[in-house]
Amino acid sequence: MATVLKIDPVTRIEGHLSVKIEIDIVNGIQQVTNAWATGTLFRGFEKLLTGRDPRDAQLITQRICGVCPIPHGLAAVNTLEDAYNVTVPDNARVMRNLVLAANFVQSHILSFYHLSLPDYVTCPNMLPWQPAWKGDMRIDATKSTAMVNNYLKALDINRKIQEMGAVFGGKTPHSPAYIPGGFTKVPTAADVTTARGYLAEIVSFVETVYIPDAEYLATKYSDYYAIGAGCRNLLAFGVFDLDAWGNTKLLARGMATGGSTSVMPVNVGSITEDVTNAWYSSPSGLNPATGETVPAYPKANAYSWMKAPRYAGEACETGPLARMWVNGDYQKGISAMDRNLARAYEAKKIARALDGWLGEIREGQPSYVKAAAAESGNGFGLTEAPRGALGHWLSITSSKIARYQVITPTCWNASPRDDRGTLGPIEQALVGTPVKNLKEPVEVMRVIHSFDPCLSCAVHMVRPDEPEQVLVSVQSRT
Ligand code: NFE
Repeated sequence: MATVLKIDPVTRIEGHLSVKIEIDIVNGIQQVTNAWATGTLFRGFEKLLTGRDPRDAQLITQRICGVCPIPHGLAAVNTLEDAYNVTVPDNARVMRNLVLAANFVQSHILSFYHLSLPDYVTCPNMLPWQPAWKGDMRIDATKSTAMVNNYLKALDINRKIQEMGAVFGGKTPHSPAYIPGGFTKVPTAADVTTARGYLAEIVSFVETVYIPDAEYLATKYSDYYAIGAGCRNLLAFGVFDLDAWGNTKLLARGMATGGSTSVMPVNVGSITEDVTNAWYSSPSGLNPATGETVPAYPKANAYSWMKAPRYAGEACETGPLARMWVNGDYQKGISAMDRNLARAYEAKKIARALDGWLGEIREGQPSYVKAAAAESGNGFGLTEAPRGALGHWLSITSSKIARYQVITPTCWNASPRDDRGTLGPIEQALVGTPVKNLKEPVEVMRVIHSFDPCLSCAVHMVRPDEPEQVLVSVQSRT
């Protein structure tokens, strides 16, 4: 008989995720046979934006999350610039890239060292690492100590990356500098020198510490190349514009289905959000341009505050692996370990690009063009956050926000079943995951953490307890 196991909360992620899994013995191996991912908070940001001045959107949507505010600021100004029909000066494009790149690199370092590493390495017998699960740790004491030292070093490096981003962004994590029409910062040669002062150490850390640690982990846990594949549909909206119109990007826009290396263009009209299994009463299957967010709790068969975004009806994984795959930078495989490695290699690619963008800053040139606010209109902005594809959609009526919809990366990755019953990407990735010890299902945590989920981005309001037929309930540690 299958054992039902609930991990609630899943720790070492941002926000509140609960995962229920069924575990059974298949072909002699104890493994996950079914999974349900639950976002336990309601995100009301779409509701509270309605009726406000559209130019508030970049400041308000950045408060969706403290880990990836910059992408929300960028998506919001891109959305407004689409509605206002504005193209920004080159200095603005470059500074937007610089601050966003800083956000990506620190987030990837955070994901590896602070959120994932304790799944693989025995950490010191003290707070904040204990209590922790002890099983299946394959790295010897000397190497474990070295990696934990790098965990600490990563905290210092991440502070420096945030400071580098603040040179142009004004402050981090939430930057007020992204405005429709450009960027508030007027850059100087001294700013470029200051940022370069940070950059050498950051690039060195990524190349000589983070990448070797990620690769070492992959050699010790190579079985995870065969665990956690998921839906194998990879979606990227693309990011880091290399020209004024965003026609070329450091990481391209595209979609690859079924693990294929051939990449297709993205059609925004093919994006829908199903809500049959989510706590919403709004119609299911709407495109976000006409999307609605009407909470309905309780609701029969629903189990998450996350909607189920789908592309042409298909569940899609987003994130570093999807971006690197679509861009042709990493196409080795799709699995929990491939996700970890693609994230590390992407951090290196982005960190290296920073120096070029610093060289493109033009002192004395404008960073802003006046964007005439439209009384009515529609717009959308597609970009990437560290965790994957991010989209904002806006309708303006009488100079106010009439409709605002946000689809975050984690909403794609941690979505519940859709109207056809297809599991979300994390749910699919969990099915087939071997579990040795029902009391310490660390294998499940490794698969979940490979997606680096952020439920703060995906959903926001506490769910009252519900009765469950749960035979084993586990609180994941640290
Ligand atoms: Ni709260 Fe976020 C990123 C966005 S994840 S971290 O990256 O958007 O859904």
